[in-house]
Amino acid sequence: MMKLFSMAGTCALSVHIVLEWIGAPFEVDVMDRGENHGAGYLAINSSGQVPALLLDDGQVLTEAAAILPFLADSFPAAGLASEATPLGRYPLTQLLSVLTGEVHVAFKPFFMPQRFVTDAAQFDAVRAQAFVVLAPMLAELDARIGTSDFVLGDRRSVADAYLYVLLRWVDNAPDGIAPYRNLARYRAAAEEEPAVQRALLRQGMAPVGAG
Ligand SMILES: N[C@@H](CCC(=O)N[C@@H](CS)C(=O)NCC(=O)O)C(=O)O
Repeated sequence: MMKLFSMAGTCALSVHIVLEWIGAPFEVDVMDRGENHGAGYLAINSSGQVPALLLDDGQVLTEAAAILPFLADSFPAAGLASEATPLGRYPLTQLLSVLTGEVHVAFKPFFMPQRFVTDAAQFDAVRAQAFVVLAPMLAELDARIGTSDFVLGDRRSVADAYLYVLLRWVDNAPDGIAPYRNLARYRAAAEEEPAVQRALLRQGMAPVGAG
């Protein structure tokens, strides 16, 4: 049985949601903060980051942008598989790169200012700057979503699970998610889904509501 390593509140929730969509049996280890830097987990993922997905044969997969398409393609019956052609795969790869490599990374100064400056007096400024950097990215995503229920094309993809997780964090912005009306609607709709609700419950997390 696959085993997901996660921590509540993190981007690993996206993999959990996709596992729920797929419906294959899996275990989830929702670690406490700090446990991810212990020897046990570092032997699984030397970066100490989540998500990590342990497969039946002992292989460990890391990086959400790699795990999510792997799951989609491994369980095609779930209807999440990406296109077979190189160009057909491009939109998902491109979008996951933006979400994991640009948008997620732009949140890091907010969550971990100590990794960017050593002077604690500057932490608040660093945190605030995160949302200055994020604002145009969120505006672009808001325009992209428009009235759609999906971030990619006209059907659900693994990118929807990941975007939902990122949008939970937008409540930390000075004006919350309110300036991004399409994203607020999209996020609230995601929380109506039983799979999302199951994943939240198992991670010990609550829905964030309309913001
Ligand atoms: N590039 C990685 C980033 C993973 C990541 O940043 N995980 C965070 C949680 S969202 C984490 O494990 N943070 C704990 C730490 O760095 O100590 C991915 O996309 O999977």
